[in-house]
Amino acid sequence: MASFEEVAALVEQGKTDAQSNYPRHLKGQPGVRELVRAMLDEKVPAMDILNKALTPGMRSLGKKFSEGTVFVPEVLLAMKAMKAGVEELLPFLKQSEISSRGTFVIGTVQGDIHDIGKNLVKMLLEGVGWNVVDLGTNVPAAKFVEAVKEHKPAAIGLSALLTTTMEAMKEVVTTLRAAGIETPVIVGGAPLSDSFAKEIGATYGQDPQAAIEILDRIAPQAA
Ligand code: B1M
Repeated sequence: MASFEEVAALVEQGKTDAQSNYPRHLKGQPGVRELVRAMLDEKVPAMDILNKALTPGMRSLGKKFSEGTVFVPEVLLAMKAMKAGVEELLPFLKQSEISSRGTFVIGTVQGDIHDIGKNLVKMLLEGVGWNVVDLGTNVPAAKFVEAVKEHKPAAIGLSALLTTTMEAMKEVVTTLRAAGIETPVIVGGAPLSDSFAKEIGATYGQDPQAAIEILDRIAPQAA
């Protein structure tokens, strides 16, 4: 049987299953799906496979993405491999176990339709066990307030790619606080900076890995 480390390495390399041709040097070899299935056959607890193999694989990839040693296509392939493993685990996981990290609400702010970065943040957070409620793009401040009331997230994530829509982030934070909502806000996107985030009362996540680490600090009991 494969070790947790071997499965984590396959997640990182984006080796979904035996049929997938990527990465080329692993062509024809079993992927995450087959190895997870074999572990389940050997009665390895599903939660252990999730926490000791699949999630560490995504975390490690997130760090490399943050360091600039892997890029968007590798993240997408790793997410596909992770999803294959999770699909195998699902029948063995209790619903309460799956959503153990808590909820995170994310959206691209009003006036902005860029969503590639937001979607990466979403995927990586889901990969490490967060239940992510995605409000989409061009999201008005009032919709974040509604979503917080409905989903009671541990934190809210805002994305903006335009210098002109950075202002809408400030409006979201102001609107949330005016509604008496003190939920932490993480902001990210190419034009942002740490000082801008501080100025509007939010925390700066320069990339998905930073968002993961901020959430680890906010909800340490589940990290
Ligand atoms: Co737009 N666009 N665009 N565009 N676009 C930029 C951003 C721009 C820099 C291009 C340029 O002029 N050089 C420029 C902005 C200039 C500025 O404001 N300073 C620009 C412009 C001007 C525009 C339009 C106004 C163009 C026009 O119509 N005249 C228009 C705006 C529409 C609107 O939003 N209202 C527009 C439209 C578009 C497309 C629709 C064509 C397309 C978007 C497709 C889509 O997202 N579905 C697009 C694209 C693709 C880009 C570029 C080329 C790439 C953006 C991207 O996806 N990067 C971009 C130029 C560039 O960056 N080279 C550009 C990859 C992505 C992975 O990075 O989103 O930064 P990023 O996310 C990173 C981090 O920032 C971080 O994690 C991600 C991974 O590291 N991150 C978070 C992001 N959100 C986070 C949230 C977090 C934490 C981290 O916590 C919550």
